Amino acid sequence: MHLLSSLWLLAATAEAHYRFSRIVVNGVAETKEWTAVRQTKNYQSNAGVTDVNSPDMRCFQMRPGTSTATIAAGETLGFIAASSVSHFGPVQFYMAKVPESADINTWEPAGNVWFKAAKIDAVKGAGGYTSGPDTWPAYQKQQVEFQIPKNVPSGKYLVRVESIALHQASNPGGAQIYLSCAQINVTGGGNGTPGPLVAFPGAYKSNDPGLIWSYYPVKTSYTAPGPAVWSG
Ligand SMILES: *[C@@H]1O[C@H](CO)[C@@H](O)[C@H](O)[C@H]1NC(C)=O
Ligand SMILES: [Cu+2]
Repeated sequence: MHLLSSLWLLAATAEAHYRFSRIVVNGVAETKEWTAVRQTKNYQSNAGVTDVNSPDMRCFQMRPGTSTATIAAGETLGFIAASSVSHFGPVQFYMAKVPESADINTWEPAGNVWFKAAKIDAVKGAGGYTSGPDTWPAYQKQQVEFQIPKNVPSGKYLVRVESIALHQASNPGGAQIYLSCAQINVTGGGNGTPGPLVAFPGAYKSNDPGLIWSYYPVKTSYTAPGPAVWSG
């Protein structure tokens, strides 16, 4: 019995990875994977990125994009996790404006081009932080979503979804980052100046407190890594 349950746990752990391969625009889900989402290197393994200094932190990209989804500023953009966000941790959404003259399918988002558009961070309960869904609102969800800021200028963007899995992150390098980039065309935007702008790699260090988790003693504070969310 004991051996069996250990084996089951091992299998469950191995299968617990995921990928973000489809988007949902205003409640309408893409039917096919890797349509507006650039296909990632983990499209078969579902494994996360663990080296925050790797260029894989940008889009974890295996091949260029194939199409661009249109969405209005202020509307809701979702990402579907296949098959779910099965590890606890924060989920964050970054956006990078594609230069007018660039081809969105092949543009490489290097340098300080990313601003944080939204995050689904930890919620501190009466007992502090736990490793369960009471603390992590995105945990075990099949879809995570955010609102395109109303004030972003119209135009082409890459939207980078990132789920930071903390279950093995008791030491630097243990966090697993599940990410992908969607290609979108924002219409009806405003005249804001999104920022601060950061680079991937560069925005995170492996010993960032937000990339480390302690089961015991449990953390008394937690903030997801990276810059503040753009205030719009
Ligand atoms: C984005 O939308 C604008 C306004 O509808 C359109 O003119 C432009 O061609 C679109 N660009 C892409 C890349 O879809
Ligand atoms: Cu996993």
